[in-house]
Amino acid sequence: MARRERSLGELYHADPERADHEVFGRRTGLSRRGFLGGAGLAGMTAAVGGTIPFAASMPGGLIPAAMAQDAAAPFSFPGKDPGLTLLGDKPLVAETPAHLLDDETTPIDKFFIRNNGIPPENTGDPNAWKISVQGLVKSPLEIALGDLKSRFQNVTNRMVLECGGNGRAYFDPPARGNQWTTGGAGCAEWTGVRLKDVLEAAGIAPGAIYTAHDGADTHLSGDSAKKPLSRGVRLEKALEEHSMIVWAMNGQDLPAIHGGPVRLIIPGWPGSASHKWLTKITLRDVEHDGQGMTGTSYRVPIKPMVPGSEPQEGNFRILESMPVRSVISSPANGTTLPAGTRKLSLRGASWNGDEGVSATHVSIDFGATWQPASMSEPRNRYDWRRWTAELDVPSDGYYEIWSRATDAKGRMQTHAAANWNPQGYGGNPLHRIAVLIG
Ligand SMILES: Nc1nc2c(c(=O)[nH]1)N[C@H]1C(S)=C(S)[C@@H](COP(=O)(O)O)O[C@H]1N2
Ligand SMILES: [Mo]
Repeated sequence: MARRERSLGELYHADPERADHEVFGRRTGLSRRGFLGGAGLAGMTAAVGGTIPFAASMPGGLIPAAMAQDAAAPFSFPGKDPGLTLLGDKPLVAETPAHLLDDETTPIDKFFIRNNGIPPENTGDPNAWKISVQGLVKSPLEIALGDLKSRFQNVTNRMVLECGGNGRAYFDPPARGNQWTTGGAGCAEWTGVRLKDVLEAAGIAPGAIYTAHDGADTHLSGDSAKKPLSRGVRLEKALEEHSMIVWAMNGQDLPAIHGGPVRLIIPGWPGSASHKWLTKITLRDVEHDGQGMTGTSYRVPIKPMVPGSEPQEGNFRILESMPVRSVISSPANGTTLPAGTRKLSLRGASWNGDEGVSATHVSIDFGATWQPASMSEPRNRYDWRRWTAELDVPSDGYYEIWSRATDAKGRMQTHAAANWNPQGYGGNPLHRIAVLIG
């Protein structure tokens, strides 16, 4: 049984059409009758480990959530939960499985990690760490972290930080880069000062339209001639009251792995704008052209492209506000519940880039019907909204629970990652977990 599960799962990864054919029988996708009446249902049932009460509304070609999981590589890092999923070790990249995003505020030990280069080794006395503000400013500033803390108003905001590539694993054909599922995101309390206050102290000169961020990490290759990540944002975004320079996370000194002693938090936009080990901010009169700002990096197509095709120059815009997303944080994907269970309590979180979340819905029947989850009030527009929902379950069997968030402009998560692009940004399909009852 376990063997069959795995092989079918593998087949789905390698050759979904053939797997679909195997499972659903000869009339795959085209006819629900073919699936329901034939050996297909038996095959699928065996593969997922239980009968599928809502099989009638299961889309043809759907890879059951129970099969769509890869075995995770072991992860271990000081101060981090071993349950994080390792996506790469050089540089270190690890995501948070949805069931570990079950806290109101994501604890540091469960927070995802995304490095692009080699982090600085010895950062010394945190309060002596220097940040400079230069470029199109009236009086360039160099300030030690200790002075920054006392000179500007300190603020704390709970806000989501999300990698621009979150959801990349859902693109088909696969997109280049770390295969994030839903866990390149977390919601922590950040303490620091408003970036705006610091930029205004330096005096924004006429013509400034863009920021450039530099930090103390070095290029992954070890070659000092190669430049490490350096991204920036439109000045407007930098001047928002929630854009911050932070030195504490959940009330603790910012851990080195998260950019300590000091980093930027530019909430709602790709995580790469939230520079770690921050040393310098430069105001520019042009869009920044640092590492990660050009080509198809952190860019999405303006006109949809044929999936897998060559990118056309000029058809890309910089990804700014992140798309809406939800995760079901409890139960965990793959949970088995006792036979006879007829009520399912769900917990999760939904978030969005700049506009906030207006609704979250859940479905137990492959999206045929949806019911609203009840959501907490966000503390600010970059906070996530925790939610709960209760579902009635008609019988024992295999279920998929789907969650779908809607942003304040009415845009919902898509059924599959949309707007394919070579580096896989902006993939925000609805979240699915598998639950077996009995
Ligand atoms: N200096 C520096 N800052 C950086 C990065 C980096 O590699 N170097 N990675 C960025 C990316 S791509 C993301 S998603 C976030 C991840 O932050 P975290 O590791 O604290 O979760 O940091 C951003 N800031
Ligand atoms: Mo990222």
